Amino acid sequence: MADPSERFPSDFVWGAATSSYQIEGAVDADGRGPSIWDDFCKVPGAISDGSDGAVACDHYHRMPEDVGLMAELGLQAYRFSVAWPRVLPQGRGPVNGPGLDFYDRLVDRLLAADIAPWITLYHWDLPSALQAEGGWVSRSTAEAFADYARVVAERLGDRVRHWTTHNEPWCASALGHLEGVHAPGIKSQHAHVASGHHLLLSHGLAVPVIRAAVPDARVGITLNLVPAEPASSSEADRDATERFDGWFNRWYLDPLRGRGYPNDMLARYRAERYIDDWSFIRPGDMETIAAPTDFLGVNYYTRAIIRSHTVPEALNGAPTVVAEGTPTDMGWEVYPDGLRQLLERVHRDYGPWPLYVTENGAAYATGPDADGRIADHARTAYLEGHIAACQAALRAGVPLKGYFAWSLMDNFEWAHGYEKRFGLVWVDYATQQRTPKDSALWYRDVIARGGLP
Ligand code: IFM
Repeated sequence: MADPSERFPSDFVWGAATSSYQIEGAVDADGRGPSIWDDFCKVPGAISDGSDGAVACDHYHRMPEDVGLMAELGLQAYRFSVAWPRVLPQGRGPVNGPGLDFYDRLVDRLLAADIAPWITLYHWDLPSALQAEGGWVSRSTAEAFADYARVVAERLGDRVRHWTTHNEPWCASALGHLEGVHAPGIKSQHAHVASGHHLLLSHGLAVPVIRAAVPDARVGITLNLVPAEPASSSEADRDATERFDGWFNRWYLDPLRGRGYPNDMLARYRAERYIDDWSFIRPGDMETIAAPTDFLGVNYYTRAIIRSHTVPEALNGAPTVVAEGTPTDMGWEVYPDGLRQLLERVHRDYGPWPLYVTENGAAYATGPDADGRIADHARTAYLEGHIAACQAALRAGVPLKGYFAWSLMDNFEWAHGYEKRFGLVWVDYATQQRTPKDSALWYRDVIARGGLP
């Protein structure tokens, strides 16, 4: 294990992340069109507390104050997403000037505060108009995404260097199109595989478009990756673990690195007749998806311990994931060494590829005490363990270039509504008052020192 007092490289980037639908609110402001998340939130029972992102943290109106908070914490970079339906209310066609202006102002504010803007183009808020045409199951959405990328890159590329096409395509594909627990709420094996393909294809189409608009761009994609291990040494558990890894991790990593979809997974899907029609994969697609990138963003929260599936009716025959250890409020095990293992594995199997941890954090409900202080020690311990894991990965030779905490502030946690709080900063949703938690103050000190205390 690394010596915790050791410093990180001097050019290591320390940041925090958010996403548009989770914090902006203002869903009807200034010509924004509806997104699939506005629609999904209206489905009875879709969101556990019945809420939606209509107001969220009202960041759209409080952006200057929020950038001020970032500056107080000493953030060097801020990873945020652009809401596609703010920029192109119909998904394609006429640009909504005021929507794009918001991000222009945000970028200028960040730069004035010496905070590097890191843009993610898609963090799940697809324009509803595109969903009406089939959404990610349809190839035309991938083509529309490349046009949208061009519009944003041409406007902001003179000031923004770091561009991420997608955040966590596994979630958009599997949670949104197979399990139906995220927008657009589809439960279909065909939609699962087709949407995943078109998400990756859209990434590959957008990379050269961004490079053309932004000559010094650093372009990448962010994946949520989960290191998996078998619950026992039985052949069934080891096989289920291989399948989980193929389903969750390799299905995205392999094609991005020019290896196509993993053969073992294709063989499994074909043997199971998981889907019958593969014609959405067209000649040349895999080359497009493999467009060279400058970095990979890794989002890490927990590991999976896999037991071969015992629930026959489980969707996709997905293996049962057995939780061990102390969970966060999401029920996710706290397992910092999984981050080290994951970074080393990605480097070993897919490198050379500069890596950034683009999300890492924990949901804990800890709120203000009688004095208004938020003593969220569990979150601090979580962050400390994971930053130490980054340090250990660096010592092992992993080209890790930065770390972004998830999330800057409490926000709309998708199907969990506002019940799960991931923020470094507490948000009182009734008053919209922001209060840095103890973990935020601790993280401020880490950034100032360039490493752990
Ligand atoms: O809040 C989400 C985020 O939008 C994507 N990554 C995981 C986070 C926690 O669930």
